[in-house]
Amino acid sequence: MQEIFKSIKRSAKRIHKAINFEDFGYCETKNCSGEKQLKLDVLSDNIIEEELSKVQSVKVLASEEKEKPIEVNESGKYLIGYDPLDGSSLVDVNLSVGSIFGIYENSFNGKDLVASAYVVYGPRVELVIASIKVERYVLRDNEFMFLEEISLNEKGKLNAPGGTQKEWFSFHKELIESLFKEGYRLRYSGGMVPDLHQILIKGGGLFSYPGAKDRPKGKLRKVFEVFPFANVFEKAGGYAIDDNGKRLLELNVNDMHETTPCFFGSKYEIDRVKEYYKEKDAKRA
Ligand code: P6P
Repeated sequence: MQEIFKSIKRSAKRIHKAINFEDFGYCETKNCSGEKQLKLDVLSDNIIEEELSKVQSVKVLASEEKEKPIEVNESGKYLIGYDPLDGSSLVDVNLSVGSIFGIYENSFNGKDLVASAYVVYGPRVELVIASIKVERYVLRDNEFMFLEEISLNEKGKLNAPGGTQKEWFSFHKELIESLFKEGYRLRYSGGMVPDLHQILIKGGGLFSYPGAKDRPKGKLRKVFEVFPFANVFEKAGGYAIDDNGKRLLELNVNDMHETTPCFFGSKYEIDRVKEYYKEKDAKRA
């Protein structure tokens, strides 16, 4: 597994350079979620594929930017699902973006995720690895230096509500408003990686990307985004559930690009989600 983390570090350094020195334009192509691809999306994907393919223990690579997984080493053990540059459209307004990695054995189902990592490209480049614990690193003099272990408090102060508010179901709107009435601060940039990183570093809160009238299954992808962060939050002492109150890491996947409503947070906030989502189907009717 250490060779995989070294490969992720090499990829992060190269992508950081690409963000700062490459063209910001769009390609002619779209990814299989129908989203226009930035040249940076494709370049970041190529960098990660090149670096991870060199690791003998990696058997399969599945990228959010590609329709199907590719086998890179027949004798490998691990399957890696990754989002090479999440929130890439934020680059041209100079906001933070990130890369997300899920490391799986046997399948891409949540229960088979064995470790995860993400990189934040912001004022500093930071790497978080969730294997046994959750470890935070910062890029200094071209090396990732260990900073601290990350752990969440029982209750936080930040509220990161995703999605289109006019499409929210009433019970979700009531949940979000109840936290603001308690004094939670709005912290939402539209980039999943920096938004979740902020909650992790500040000790807690709630990040939600719900199912809504326009997107009943939400927007965030299980394999490339949701399962990796669910692992980070649980290893940091937090919780990660879907709109049925089920652990996200207990969900299976049928299609590589399928999405799920998702809630990440400290115990207090996730208990609030379960409270407001109780009998949601009856409330939706
Ligand atoms: P919305 C970025 O496009 C992304 O996939 C995540 O990084 C982010 O959390 C979400 O979409 C933002 O979506 O609908 O709130 O703009």
